[in-house]
Amino acid sequence: MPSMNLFKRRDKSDDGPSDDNSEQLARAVGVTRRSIFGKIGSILGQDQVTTATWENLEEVLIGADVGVQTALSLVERVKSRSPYRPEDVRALLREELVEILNRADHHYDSDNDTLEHQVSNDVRKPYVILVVGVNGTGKTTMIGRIAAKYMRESYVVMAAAADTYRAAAIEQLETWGDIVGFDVISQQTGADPAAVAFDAINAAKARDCDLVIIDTAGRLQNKTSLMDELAKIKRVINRQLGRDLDEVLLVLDATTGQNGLNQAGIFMDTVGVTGVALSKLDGAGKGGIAFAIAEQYSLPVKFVGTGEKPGDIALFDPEVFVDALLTTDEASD
Ligand SMILES: Nc1nc2c(ncn2[C@@H]2O[C@H](COP(=O)(O)OP(=O)(O)OP(=O)(O)O)[C@@H](O)[C@H]2O)c(=O)[nH]1
Ligand SMILES: [Mg+2]
Repeated sequence: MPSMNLFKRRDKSDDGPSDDNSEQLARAVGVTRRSIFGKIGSILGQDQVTTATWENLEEVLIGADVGVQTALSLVERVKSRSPYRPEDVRALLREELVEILNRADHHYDSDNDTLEHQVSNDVRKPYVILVVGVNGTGKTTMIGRIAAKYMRESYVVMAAAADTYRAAAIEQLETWGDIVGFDVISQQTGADPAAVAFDAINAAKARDCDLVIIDTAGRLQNKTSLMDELAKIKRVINRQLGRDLDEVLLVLDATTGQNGLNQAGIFMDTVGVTGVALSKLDGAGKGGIAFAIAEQYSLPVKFVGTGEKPGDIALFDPEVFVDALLTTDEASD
């Protein structure tokens, strides 16, 4: 098994994320930077720090979907450190933004929690990710891309089509499986999703699989039945594993901004979300949502979706993300 650090940011002492990953992440936040965060450049391009500097910063951050409360307290923290020059404001802003993202990354505070460690030491094999989220946010596409990423790194990956609500949902995952080359465990439309998940865990154990990713429905007759169903799927998986599954990944569509965020609370209460995958960041002017997720829900962003192709995925890295946002366009494009 190659040596790498998957579900946790690399420590500062490490080499940092791979250049490819950093580039992809930086490219993905380009839309956000050009539309909103880039204005920070002109605000801090002034000679002096004035009252207007703080007001304009607040406005830009709120406009980028960082969230009103988060934006105000963030600017207040920077201000309280009495930066003298605009460059000092930028440096402090960077520090505070990275800090917000790092603080949320507490679910995996031990290296022993990473997929790499768990799988290579046979502690938690298969590593199981349950993917949840409102319909259309990008769950199935995210699964295809996560699978592609880990298969490139020589992991044995399998997926389960536990969105049995629509025939097209099963076919969509199977198509990803065909293209990328991973097995998909499925049953017919209308089957009990928990039964599909049950089959998948058993198949993964039998085939010595490293990573199992479970797709789920985003919409049922009503929200209560969806949440009940997700809770049941999780219970069945945990019972079959004889332990808690490893990750409940909430897929949020970055283009929906703060609205999408309201969904997080419901999923957290029902299925105990452990991390977020931010999809459609390539088309979002509002990547500031990552800070709102971290500050309001204390949830780390794990992956970002940067397009619809198998390679369009990046591991999230707070420093790379913040630096990409604060880069002025003249310097990067
Ligand atoms: N540009 C872009 N499009 C994306 C991204 N992720 C998903 N999409 C598109 O968004 C649409 C919905 O994606 P799905 O993966 O089907 O979403 P889902 O959450 O599985 O939807 P349901 O199964 O209906 O709940 C598709 O057309 C995807 O191609 C992304 O990162 N960037
Ligand atoms: Mg789907």
